[in-house]
Amino acid sequence: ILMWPRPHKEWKGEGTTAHFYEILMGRCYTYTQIVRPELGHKDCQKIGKAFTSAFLSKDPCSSTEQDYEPLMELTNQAVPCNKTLFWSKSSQLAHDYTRVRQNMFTLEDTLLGYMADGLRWCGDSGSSDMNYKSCPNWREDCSNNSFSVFWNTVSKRFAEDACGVVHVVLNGSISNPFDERSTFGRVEVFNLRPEKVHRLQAWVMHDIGSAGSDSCSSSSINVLKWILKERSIAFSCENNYGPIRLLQCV
Ligand code: 2NF
Repeated sequence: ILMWPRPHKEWKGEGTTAHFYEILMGRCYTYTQIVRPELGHKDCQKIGKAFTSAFLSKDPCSSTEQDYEPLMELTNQAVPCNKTLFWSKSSQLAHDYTRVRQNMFTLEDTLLGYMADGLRWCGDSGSSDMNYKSCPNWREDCSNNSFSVFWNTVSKRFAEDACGVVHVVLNGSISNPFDERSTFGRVEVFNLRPEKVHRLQAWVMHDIGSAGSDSCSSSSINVLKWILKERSIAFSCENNYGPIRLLQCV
């Protein structure tokens, strides 16, 4: 009897990025050989296999932190104290800043974040292939999808590892610069370790040309202030931090 491959299930989100595995591997070698050779040896072959094993042949809506555990173990990376930079709704600006300040790290300046940034991926329980046609959309299909669970897991570790004074770039041109539903608001803030994080420094940036307002005293930032107070982590906030302001002008 001829058995046709069973088609993948259809989802509302975009499918796996074309050439996902090749891009992942290329980025792993680029990061470890060229961007941060001081990181020391990392086995990109093993890392690539652990990445795909986390989601291939599995239901993309039942992904768990444990699925990514082997990958996490192969990619641990120390970020020096005082050098962690979180961001929320300010991706471009935060990354422009770490390009200039090479000793500060966003998650995407660490190996695993660098490899996965901007890619999409999912598998299917009925197939050993990636699904290039569609993947679950986290709002419309399921929140525990392989892609969201990955970012929640790596963001959690990134926050747990942070120490000293940690920083966040927030977007002061939207009504809720601190969004409790964002990864920063749901995951990162709650996984900072009070015993080693001395303070969270927020830089709230307004778009050039927008009417200047004091976002640091807005109700949205107050929520962040109170969460940190409850968690015994000091907080300070600055509107339009100069060194980042300069980057908005170019
Ligand atoms: O793609 C990334 N590089 C990424 C994704 C999610 C989280 C990075 N992060 C980490 C970074 F380290 C930042 O510190 O979390 C922080 C930024 O996440 P955020 O949710 O606070 O910031 P947003 O600007 O709201 O979102 C960033 C991107 O992630 C997507 C969102 O659509 C945007 O493209 N995103 C956020 N939450 C989810 C989710 N649960 C999500 N995509 C899928 N599932």
